[in-house]
Order: sequence, then C-alpha cells, then structure tokens
Amino acid sequence: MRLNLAKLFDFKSLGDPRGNLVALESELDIPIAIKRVYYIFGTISGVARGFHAHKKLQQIAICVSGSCTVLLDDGVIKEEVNLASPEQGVLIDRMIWHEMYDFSEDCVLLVLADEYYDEADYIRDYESFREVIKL
Ligand code: T46
Repeated sequence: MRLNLAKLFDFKSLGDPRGNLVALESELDIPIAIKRVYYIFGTISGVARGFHAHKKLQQIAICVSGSCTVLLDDGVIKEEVNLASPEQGVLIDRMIWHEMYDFSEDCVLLVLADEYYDEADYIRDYESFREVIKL
C-alpha cells in the first residue's frame, strides 16, 4: 500500500501479564487537542459510513477492536487505510473526504476529535467538496 495522504500513528502499548494498555495524551501522543470522543460499533455487514469532509475538524481514528477500512481523499489522491490494531491510529485531517467500510462484526472504531459536534462543519456532497478545494 502506497501511503502519501495517510498519516499513521503507532501507539506504545504498555503490556504486562494482565494484558495491554494504550494511553493517549492530548497533543503529546497525538497532534490534536481532544474535545470530543465518539465510537462507532455494531455496524451491519456491508454498510459504509462517512461520505463527507470537515471544514475545520481534525480527528484521529483507531480501531480498538476488530478492523475496518478508511478511505481518505483530498480530491486528487484517494488512499485506503486498513485499521486493524488498537496500537495504530490514522489522522482524518480537515478537508479530507472520508468513507469507512469493511467493518468487521467486532469493530469498535474510536474517534478522537478536536472540536465539539457541529453539523455546519460537514461537507456532505462530493461536488461541493471539490468546489471548496477548487478542483
Ligand atoms: C466522521 C466519521 C469518521 C452527534 O450527534 N454527535 C457526534 O459527535 C457525532 C459524531 C454524530 N452525531 C450524530 C449525527 C448523526 O445524526 O450521530 C448521527 C450519525 O452521524 P454520522 O452520520 O455523521 O456518522 P458517520 O459514521 O457517517 O460519521 C462519523 C462522524 O459524524 C464524522 O464526523 O468524521 O464518523
């Protein structure tokens, strides 16, 4: 997989005989200040989500259980990232069209976001997205 667009982060897992633990500190282990956390789970087989870009929001997505694919698209390059480890995250940057699919049954996709929820920050139409980025 050639990755030009996707910024991946490998997180240090603090393992001991009891199991594993990953700690993420805002602006230290990840390059964003966390204001909101949400998670996607119980997705139905074959379902796809996302299909939007954010004007300002920056997010880190981590599959803390199972796996899924995240498509990142800057209007020119499209890149697929397979998330399958709680020790890896991907940056979903502002003005990146993104889609998520291939959710495994046990997938829990955790998303760390640097802003509160704001529907006005979404661009949900691909042609409008291309117009905004002037393509
Ligand atoms: C994103 C990708 C990765 C809220 O009320 N508060 C929230 O913080 C969020 C994230 C969603 N919602 C509501 C809005 C919708 O009525 O939850 C419903 C489902 O949201 P949406 O259709 O936007 O879900 P996805 O999976 O398409 O997109 C989500 C995030 O919304 C989006 O910001 O980047 O995950």
